[in-house]
Amino acid sequence: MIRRAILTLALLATPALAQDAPIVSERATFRVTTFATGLEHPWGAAFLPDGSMLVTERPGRLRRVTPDGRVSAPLAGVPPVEAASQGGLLDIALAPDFVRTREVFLCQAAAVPGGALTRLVTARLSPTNDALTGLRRLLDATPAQESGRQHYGCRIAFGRDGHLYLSTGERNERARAQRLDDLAGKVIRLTRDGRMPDDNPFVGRTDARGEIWSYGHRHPQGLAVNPWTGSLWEAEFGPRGGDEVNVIRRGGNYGWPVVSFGREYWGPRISRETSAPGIEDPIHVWVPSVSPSGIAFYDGAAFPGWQRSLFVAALNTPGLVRLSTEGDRVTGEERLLWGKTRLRNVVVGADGRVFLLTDAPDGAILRLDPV
Ligand SMILES: [Ca+2]
Repeated sequence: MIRRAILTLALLATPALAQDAPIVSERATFRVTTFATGLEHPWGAAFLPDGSMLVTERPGRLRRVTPDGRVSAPLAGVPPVEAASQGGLLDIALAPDFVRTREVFLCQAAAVPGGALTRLVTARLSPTNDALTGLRRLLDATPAQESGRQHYGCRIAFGRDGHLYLSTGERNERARAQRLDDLAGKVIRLTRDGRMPDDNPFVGRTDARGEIWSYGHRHPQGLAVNPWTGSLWEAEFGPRGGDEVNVIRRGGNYGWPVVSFGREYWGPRISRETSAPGIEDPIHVWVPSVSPSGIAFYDGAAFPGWQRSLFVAALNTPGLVRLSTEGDRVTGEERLLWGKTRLRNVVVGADGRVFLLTDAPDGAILRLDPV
């Protein structure tokens, strides 16, 4: 009885995260360490070859975090952003040949005449790692929208084909996701210098934008290439229920808002159908929602039991989802750190440790270490 009381007290006294006690899960035992603090709504992260990490803060800053968790002053040369509601400085990715070119890619919300839109830019990281230089705009996901500052999407991934894939949200205007003359609610495919590849599905059509790779997306904030199949996987927020994981195929229509598992926030189903001819079904659905943001495949060495998993940072109910995969299928789901803190993104370090970006005004980066 006394032991139980002490245990209860210990649990009550434990902070929500960064526990000393190991967490025993289905395939791994790990410890949560607070790696870095003092970040305002961290959103995107990319590891540099020296093991430090570039991290965006949504209000419009880019910082570097050293391997021992020290957070730099904001880097110079970052573009101005539309930092309102869900917008701001969002994702970051390194060029596949960063070691040679020092080239980085950023996705952001931008204010333009007529409203706001999702924008892709590129720049070079200075040799001293404290500035971006040669900033260039690669794409504006037009048309701009006057109303609302939501659903920008804004995740970047490089495919095995060397091309850049960018997810864009439908800006909370559902019909935009199905329009082929509109870059909102899409997965876009570009060459790394911002041109549309000749083999994109709608190139040459006068009624469609050639940058589009797939369409019918609501609010995709997860994008990653499956290292075992080479396929592009995407995660998107549904409305109330109906969050999805999709395998993105060339020219595919992913359904929003024609078919959905989700509901209006006031109750009724958005669509009577959850599947329809000509529309790609999700490979995984959450009802109720978990609000999936960043995703990362796990192929690291630190946690052998997590090989072939897809991690999903969940904002609400907050936590970390681990999906087991086989080929391009999901075969299981486990929830870790559930109900603890809103997670915006998950990235895997070179040594296989897992890093989580918390979504908060005083946000942090947590690290999962094997025990
Ligand atoms: Ca869908």
